[in-house]
Amino acid sequence: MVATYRDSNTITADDGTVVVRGWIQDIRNLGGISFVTLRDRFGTIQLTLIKKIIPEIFAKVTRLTRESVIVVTGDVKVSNQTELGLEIIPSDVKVYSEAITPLPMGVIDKVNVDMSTRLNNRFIDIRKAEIKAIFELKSIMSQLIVEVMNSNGFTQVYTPKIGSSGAEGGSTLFSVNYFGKKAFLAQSPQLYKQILMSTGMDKVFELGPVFRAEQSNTNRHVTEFISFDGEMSWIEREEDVMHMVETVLDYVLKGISERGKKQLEILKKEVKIQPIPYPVITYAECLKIVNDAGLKLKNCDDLGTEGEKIIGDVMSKKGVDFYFITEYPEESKPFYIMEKDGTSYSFSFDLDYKGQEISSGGQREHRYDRLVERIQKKGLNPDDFTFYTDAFKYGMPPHGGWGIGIERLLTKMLDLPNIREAIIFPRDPSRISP
Ligand code: AMO
Repeated sequence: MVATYRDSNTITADDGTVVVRGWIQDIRNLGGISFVTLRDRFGTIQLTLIKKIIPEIFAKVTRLTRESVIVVTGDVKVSNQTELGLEIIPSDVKVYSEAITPLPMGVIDKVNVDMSTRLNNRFIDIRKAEIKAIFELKSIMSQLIVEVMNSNGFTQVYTPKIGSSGAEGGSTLFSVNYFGKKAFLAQSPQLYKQILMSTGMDKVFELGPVFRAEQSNTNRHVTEFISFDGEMSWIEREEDVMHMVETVLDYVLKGISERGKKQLEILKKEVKIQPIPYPVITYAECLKIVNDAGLKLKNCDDLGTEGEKIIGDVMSKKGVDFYFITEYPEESKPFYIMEKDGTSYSFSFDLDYKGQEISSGGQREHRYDRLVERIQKKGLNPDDFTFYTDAFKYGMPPHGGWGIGIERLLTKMLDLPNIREAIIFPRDPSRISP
């Protein structure tokens, strides 16, 4: 049997009394009677203190500050005066930790606190049920990802986060002084997950942090995020990868609406499940739509935040949240993506969700000579990539894969206004603490 810690903070003592531990959320002192709202991970409960009956406990508790941590022993009584229909009449209260005043921000006050203050005081911010619910959903999401990947035969791997070269373009690399040598923080597990395809592992996935030195202060870019990467061998086309991605997302979204019911209720959100397969639109069609809408994008340009939003609005009118964008010009895709011979396209795709890119992927170039050519074509030095290209010299199956930024997925799923809402301690160009 798996040992489990008690799943509630409320424990029933042998003599029928209960012991509850938590934070004092609020105290309403009416003179002879005082009502205390005690909060723990699972919600709140009311303590009722009558001065005449328990004068010492009454005095001890009513002088405490909000957010102090106590342990209460008492009797539970049915009460129609409280939300839970219960109240506790304490027979003993111990103080674990008194909160100093003033609090840097309130937990239940309706005052709007700006994001920076909230992030500086995350330890208070996450005491709010609606903030904690986001991170509980993120945890459920990770669990569902691991489940669906395992059940589809993928092996979970962990690739290095410090390396000698990047995969996603030099401009977003963080350099690190590695014992006097220049090294970089991983922008993605791209090169390593591909190397693993030559080992016969066939299908691997990783859920781990990646780093991008992105100087953009937007509501969808951070400098550290969790990337959910998959890579699979023996594919025929990029469509095989797209099908895997939609299968995984379908499982994750359905799982969240079932297992995350309580959290979704707290957030007053519903997760819309879009049937698979997800629709496909080409890059050329996207360009036409955004340029008809007034943008002036040229072939190979990134659709950008504005372009993606325009496409998102068009798709949303058709009731579509998730859609693949395919047939990107090879010129606008990284060296590891395979070119469509005889065309200027590549075997790549992006997946957008409600007007924002949440994933990209495609079929990779698995032929050694062609791969080296592509590295050169992108103005990079193949000598910097021998640790990667060597794996293509001795038998490499055709393969492809994807990367999903899980905070973007969560942000869009819950319609959060900013990706920072989906990261406990976000990192961006102006924030490296806490
Ligand atoms: P790409 O660079 O498109 O592809 O990244 C994949 C996904 O990662 C997320 N993402 C970000 N999220 C938050 N902040 C950022 N600064 C940020 N940058 C990217 C997005 C994006 O879709 N190696 C390829 C994937 C592959 O082909 O397998 C890659 O990293 O959700």
